Amino acid sequence: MYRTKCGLCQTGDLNQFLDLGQTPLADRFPATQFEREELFPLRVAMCERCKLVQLQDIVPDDVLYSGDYAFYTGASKTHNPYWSLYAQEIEEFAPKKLLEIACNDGSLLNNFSRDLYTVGIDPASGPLQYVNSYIPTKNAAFTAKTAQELASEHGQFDVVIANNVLAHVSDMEDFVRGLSVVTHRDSVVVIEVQYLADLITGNQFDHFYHEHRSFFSVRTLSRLFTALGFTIFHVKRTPAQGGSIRVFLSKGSNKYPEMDTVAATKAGEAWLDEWFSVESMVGRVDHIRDTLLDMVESANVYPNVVAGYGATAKSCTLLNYCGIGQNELCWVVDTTKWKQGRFTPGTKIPVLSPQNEPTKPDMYLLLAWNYLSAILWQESMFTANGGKFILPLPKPVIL
Ligand code: JHZ
Ligand code: ZN
Repeated sequence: MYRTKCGLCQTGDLNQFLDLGQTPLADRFPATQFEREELFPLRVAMCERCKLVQLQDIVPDDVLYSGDYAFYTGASKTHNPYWSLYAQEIEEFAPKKLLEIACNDGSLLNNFSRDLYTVGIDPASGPLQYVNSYIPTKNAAFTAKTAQELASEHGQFDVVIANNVLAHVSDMEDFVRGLSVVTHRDSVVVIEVQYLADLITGNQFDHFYHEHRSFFSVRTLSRLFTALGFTIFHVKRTPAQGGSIRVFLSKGSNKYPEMDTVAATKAGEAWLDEWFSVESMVGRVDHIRDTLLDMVESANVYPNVVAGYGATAKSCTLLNYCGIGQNELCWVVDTTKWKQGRFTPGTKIPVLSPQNEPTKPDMYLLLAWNYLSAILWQESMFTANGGKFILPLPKPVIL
């Protein structure tokens, strides 16, 4: 589906600023090199009226999240402390009942103390199997309808968490209506999304792929939520996905007065409403494409071996847009069992377990750049032996 009207305000016209060509689905890893994949156009626009940055090409949910969905949060083990600290922060609200929307494999949910009644919901059935068995789960997308089902089964929740899911939602109003259904007057809703300001300043164009339909600032989030009865009372920036915001919402309960963080963050976001801010990304993205391809090609000269590190969803856009494929990378290592033995979408580079590399390469293209410091630490032997990393963003450099 090609969207011409805004997915948030429904009325604003969309002004396209970036065309990333045609790409396959980012979390679908073909089982063979010959498998035919469907390609979808990938165009990004800004709403003239409410300023939401969004994809124009909408792939239906049942196509995006069917049985083959390959993303398992827990595959990135170095991120585990992030989830346990997150759980501690949430327990400070002293909830008795908690719901996590899009809980995936329970990487966050499994951290909460057992006397807290927790429930998870997620449309991808594979990852759900790894949620602790004592936690009730529902295999569905969160909508106003499934929210009703959750509320009649479990009642209302004191805390509802939704990490990295709002960007995926096509009907955001319906989603927020669902939040109203599963919460009571004093509930807290915690939403974490990748932050548009960091995406733009970090040239992170690889966050644009079909699962991510909207890209948020606190300004656009508050446009969405205040219209439907929620108030943002606190915002904090987190390092996840190259820069995210964790937004705390209430239904206006006086238990949660608005903190200074909200006005301060919004005040620093005026530039995000300017057309020039998004449009100016285009030149930088094209420059990155040219220099990165050049860098990988010049590194991949016999007998040097260059491989990719992390078969991320992001890398689908990066590799396909930059034209980096089997000729440039011998393989990509990834710790997700489900991706191993398969091939990267579109570019069809073999994905190997880090234990199965035929040899250690001379250089890795760091596709999981958002874990840079953890990976450098993890691979200190590799670099001590002269191994190098190409960091693609914010601009290609060799480390
Ligand atoms: P990571 C996913 O994007 C998909 P991805 C999804 N669409 C979304 O919204 C965001 O997350 C939030 C591997 N890895 O977290 C594991 C190693 O091999 O950057 C993962 O496959 N070795 C739902 O896929 C991938 O890299 C390592 O040492 O862009 C990381 O994926 C580490 C740390 C990771 O998200
Ligand atoms: Zn709009």
